[in-house]
Amino acid sequence: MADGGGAATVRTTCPYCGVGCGVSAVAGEGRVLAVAGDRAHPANLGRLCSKGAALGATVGLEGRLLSPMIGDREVGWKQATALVARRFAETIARHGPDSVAFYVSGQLLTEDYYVANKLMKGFIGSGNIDTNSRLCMASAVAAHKQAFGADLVPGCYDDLDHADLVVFSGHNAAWTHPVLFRRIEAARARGQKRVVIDPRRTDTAEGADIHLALAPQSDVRLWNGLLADLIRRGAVDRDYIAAHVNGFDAVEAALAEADQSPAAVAADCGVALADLTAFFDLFAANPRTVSLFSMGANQSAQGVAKGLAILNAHLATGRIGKPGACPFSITGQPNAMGGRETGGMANTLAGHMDFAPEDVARVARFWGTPKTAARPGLKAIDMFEAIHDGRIKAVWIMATNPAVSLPDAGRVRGALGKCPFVVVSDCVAETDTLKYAHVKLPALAWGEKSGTVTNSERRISRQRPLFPAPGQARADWRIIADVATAMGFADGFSWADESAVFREWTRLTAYENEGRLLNLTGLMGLGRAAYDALEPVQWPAPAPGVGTPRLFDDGRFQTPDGRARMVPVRPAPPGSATDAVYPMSLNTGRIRDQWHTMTRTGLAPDLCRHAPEPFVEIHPEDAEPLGVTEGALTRVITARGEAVVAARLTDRQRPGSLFMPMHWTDAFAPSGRSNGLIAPNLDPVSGQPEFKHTPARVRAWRETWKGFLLTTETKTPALPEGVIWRRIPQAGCRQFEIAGRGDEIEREAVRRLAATGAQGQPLAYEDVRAGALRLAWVSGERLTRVLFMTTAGTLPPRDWLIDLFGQALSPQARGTLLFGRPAGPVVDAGPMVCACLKVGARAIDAAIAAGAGTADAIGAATGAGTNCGSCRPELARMIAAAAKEPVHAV
Ligand SMILES: Nc1nc2c(c(=O)[nH]1)N[C@H]1C(S)=C(S)[C@@H](COP(=O)(O)OP(=O)(O)OC[C@H]3O[C@@H](n4cnc5c(=O)[nH]c(N)nc54)[C@H](O)[C@@H]3O)O[C@H]1N2
Ligand SMILES: Nc1nc2c(c(=O)[nH]1)N[C@H]1C(S)=C(S)[C@@H](COP(=O)(O)OP(=O)(O)OC[C@H]3O[C@@H](n4cnc5c(=O)[nH]c(N)nc54)[C@H](O)[C@@H]3O)O[C@H]1N2
Ligand code: SF4
Ligand SMILES: [Mo]
Repeated sequence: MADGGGAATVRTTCPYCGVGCGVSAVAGEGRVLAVAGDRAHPANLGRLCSKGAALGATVGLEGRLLSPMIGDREVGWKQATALVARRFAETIARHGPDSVAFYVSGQLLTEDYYVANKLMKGFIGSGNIDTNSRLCMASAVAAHKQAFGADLVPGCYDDLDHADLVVFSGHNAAWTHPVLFRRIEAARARGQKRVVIDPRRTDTAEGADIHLALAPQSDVRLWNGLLADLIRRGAVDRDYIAAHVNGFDAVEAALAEADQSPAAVAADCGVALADLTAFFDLFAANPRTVSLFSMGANQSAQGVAKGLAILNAHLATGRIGKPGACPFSITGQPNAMGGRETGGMANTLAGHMDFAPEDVARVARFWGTPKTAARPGLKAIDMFEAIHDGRIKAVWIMATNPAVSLPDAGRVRGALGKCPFVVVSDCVAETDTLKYAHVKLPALAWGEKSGTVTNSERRISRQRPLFPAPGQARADWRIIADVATAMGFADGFSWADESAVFREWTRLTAYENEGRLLNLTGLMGLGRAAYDALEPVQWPAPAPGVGTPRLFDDGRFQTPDGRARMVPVRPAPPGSATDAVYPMSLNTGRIRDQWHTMTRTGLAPDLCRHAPEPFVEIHPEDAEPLGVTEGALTRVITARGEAVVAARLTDRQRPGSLFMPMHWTDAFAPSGRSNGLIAPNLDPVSGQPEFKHTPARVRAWRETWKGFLLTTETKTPALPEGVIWRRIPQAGCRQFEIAGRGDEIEREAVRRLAATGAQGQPLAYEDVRAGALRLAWVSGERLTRVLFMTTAGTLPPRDWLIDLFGQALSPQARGTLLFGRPAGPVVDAGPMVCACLKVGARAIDAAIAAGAGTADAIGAATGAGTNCGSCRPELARMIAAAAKEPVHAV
């Protein structure tokens, strides 16, 4: 609320995950931003996770792209828009509409998505617009369409409160949807049961009633086994099936093709028989079951089958459309849903209309364009293949970083490098993808842009602006509309503002709508003021102020006969098999405090301290025979490429399996990128890549020296070829962890490079015999650079040195700089466990040693876990570990 001189509170929506939390934000001078959870928002009721809570640290203008650029030249919008329009128009004129493409993202707003799709499918006349949701939701979308007749998410978050059993399938909610997970934890306190199906013992699995650490990609076998067991027990709902479901008999017959005994299923899935039957018992006993499924299901060569197997179990038991009972495909990005609604995917048109001739005709009528694409375009992976072989000659990438996030990223880079015309709209100035752009277009970022997003439970919320547009940055929808106008399509693209785009979009959902559940009639008449004041609402929104929490409560689906469809699915091997050369299965995914390619979370040092550098998780039994040790740099090798990352030995990993985070890029750790390694094996129906399984092997990297460089320079140093580096953001300096396999010539080159541009002579300490070199540059009272290298020993903790960058150096600190430790006791906080309250592992270990035996007790002693709670599973894990192996306080 605005009050005498105070800044106004603006209610907006978090730009990260699909939970879609409401944020109360107060912006101050100089882009200072205070955020808190919006208590009135139904998705989070006031909570935020570590990423949401750190939003204030990510809205600075450092590193932003603030003017359009052609090559390396800053230009005005007129010139940039004209060039993009001309090159697209020329390419289309010469090679046809299918020679161009848009690759867009679930991080666009619904209005942006609508406009991009309208331009490509309606006015350019090609289906070639696809989205990074292809990498994320495509398998769930295809499963929904087959089972329900349209891409419809039946349930809502309330169902998680009502459920007696929650099953997580390939979903590490504790880290990826933390606020929702906290809500589930509250329900658990009253006795809700939890089953986690994930090859890794994640923080979500920690403390679950049952964790099924299944063999990679064996989900279909497991869910089929469950359904067969339910049938055997007579636990299916015959009345519900008779009234509302087709296909049960065909599914039952397909199940009979294999041995469905629990023992056979358990053996094939690599889980203990007792655990499997305990899961079957729980499922049979709890009609109020929610089955969440996420990337462990979708990102698979059988992603659609995995989804269908889950939907089958729910349809056969009638566990859908009832409070506390539904299959629940949870969305990743803030507006993955908005993209699915507006037709961001190459195989849908808009408003849940596909390419059936009557749909094409209807959309064409609505848009008033005879050119509307009549057939689907290329899906993401095929699109980049077409760029590679020259069929697509101009591509416009918006709000996504495919040079990092697509599988077989080396080939993607090759394709972009060859493409005659690449346009990239982004908010930041440097990403791995922008390196390939002929034209860079500056987009408004979160906090500046204005529009709507839809979260996992179909809830539409407003993102509202907090700051004026910086530099020349513009809204994505406006950038697209201007290009459309310059291409000669002014009539279809001349909205006054984003509320006008929204009105047109809502009208399309209502247009000749005979039975499409995606219907926003109730939002059609919103004027600007009402749009600005829009409260979160779940579609279908049939009338003003009316939303719909739950679908299918009447047992009617969006199929021609109104009945749901069960579809037989059979287990299949993964896209590529492991063999003697690549005997392990490489799985990839997310960590708690980073968002995707780190263009935003990488700006917040506190978010980089839980897992500061890229790593590979490996079971000790696999590591030991290979000489791979905890923390040591390790090669991860597949048929596609190689990465070098730190090894983390943990029994939370299945033997034979590896896990690497997806987040690191050329900007933070070129050798730590996972997607250079990933085979582009796709689900044949959804086209979604199998990010969760690529045959791999690991080997020790065996560096001859290692070190770290701390510097106030903001440019990344050009280290000698072959030197492995990882940048770790810090408040007062940049931290580079470095290592090499060369001899003294390489080390000398690094030393020279560290000195380049530094002022004055460094303080120096060298012990040639011990292979130690320590240099520190001081300018006036300020530390400007530090280089430590060693060929033998270990390196000292960096935290106290890093802290020195932020303060005037005392003579005492100056004197002890090169000892590798401060004069007083060593303060090494350890990895940051609680990112909100900034509590490190050491303090938590100390609290446990002093008697704290619960997460609450640790919270009382240290504050850890008392804000967003994302670290509470880790606290529980640390207590359990300490009980096994007593830790002594330092
Ligand atoms: N912190 C954070 N949160 C995020 C994001 C982020 O970047 N950072 N991104 C958001 C986005 S876009 C998305 S899509 C979501 C994703 O959210 P999640 O799906 O929860 O995230 P992932 O870590 O990709 O994968 C989930 C789990 O699938 C498991 N898995 C691997 N193979 C299999 C298998 O064969 N079967 C089964 N059952 N499980 C398997 C992995 O071990 C992993 O623990 O997160 C969203 N939230
Ligand atoms: N190995 C592996 N790879 C994966 C996955 C995995 O599990 N394993 N998961 C996949 C999944 S589920 C996803 S969703 C993708 C995500 O992958 P990406 O979409 O490539 O990841 P982001 O880092 O979110 O990229 C968003 C880009 O858009 C910019 N941006 C942010 N907001 C805006 C905006 O409003 N306008 C514009 N124009 N730009 C903006 C950001 O600066 C950033 O450069 O990664 C996929 N890749
Ligand atoms: S759970 Fe965290 S990242 Fe997801 S929307 Fe909420 S605050 Fe944002
Ligand atoms: Mo995603």
